Amino acid sequence: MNGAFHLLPPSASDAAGRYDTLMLVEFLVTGFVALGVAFMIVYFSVRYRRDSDADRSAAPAGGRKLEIAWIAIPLLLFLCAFAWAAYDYARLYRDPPGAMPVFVVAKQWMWKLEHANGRREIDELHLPLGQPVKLVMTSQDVIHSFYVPAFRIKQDVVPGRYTTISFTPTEAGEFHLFCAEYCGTEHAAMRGRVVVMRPDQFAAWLQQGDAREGMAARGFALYRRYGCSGCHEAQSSVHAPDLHGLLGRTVHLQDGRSLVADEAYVRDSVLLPKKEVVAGYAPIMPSFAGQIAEEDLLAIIEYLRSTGGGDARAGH
Ligand SMILES: [Cu+2]
Repeated sequence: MNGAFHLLPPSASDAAGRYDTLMLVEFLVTGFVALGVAFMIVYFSVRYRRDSDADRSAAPAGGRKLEIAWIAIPLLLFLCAFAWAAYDYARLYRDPPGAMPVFVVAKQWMWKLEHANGRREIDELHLPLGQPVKLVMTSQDVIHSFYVPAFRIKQDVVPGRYTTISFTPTEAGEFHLFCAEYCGTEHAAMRGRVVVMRPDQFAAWLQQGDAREGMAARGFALYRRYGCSGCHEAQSSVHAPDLHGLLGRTVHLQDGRSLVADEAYVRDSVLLPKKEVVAGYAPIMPSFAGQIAEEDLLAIIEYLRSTGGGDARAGH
């Protein structure tokens, strides 16, 4: 930030640190090999040029061990790089314990963000330093791509489903937010900024702005307004699964599969209720496709999260 030449954008998340290390190691290994090959080409070109007095009398006719070595060693190196990269990649999609969810709805041409307490922002994302964050993202229209170079994260944001990505900001400051889906006229204009603040500053920021009810409270109101409570409450006469503490719970399905309920499962159950029918229940749930806004669905999920369960966090 001091005007000096930087090869890389600032490294401001745990993911950035991991990727930079991996990239540096790959660069050094491939650079070492490339330099070695270049050196040998020059050396042999000079040593065995025409008219040189190099001894050509006992040219080697084979070299099984050498051949095995130049196949096995690079294979091993590439497999190591693959395993390392796959491990780092998988960490982006595993929620760290206590991760703070932030909800992202992309549309042509802006980012709409909402925090669990109901504070909303547009094209800006405020985050606390050192706190693991999980972004739950979807799109109202076309595919977008949430891209923060300083965090080394880039994740497609897809209509009709949730994508998530987890990371921890490790540096305070302001960082660029881009849409990296350059297939339409204005994606490149979906620029914003991520502001990483000290936790106490963030807590104060979170309380500012329009006084709004929290997402869970709004979700509860929607849960009643859309009639979910009519069937899913314990005292209901309709036989429907109890949703308390659903997130993080293992659900057994009619077709014998079982899954751990996450945001995507809740979303699909509301919009595509025939897709995953819970064992022991009739497929009588109506689809709410086209009737419920993305933000409202996210609020209902936050309400369900607030009722407890494996994925619940203190404070909601
Ligand atoms: Cu976009």
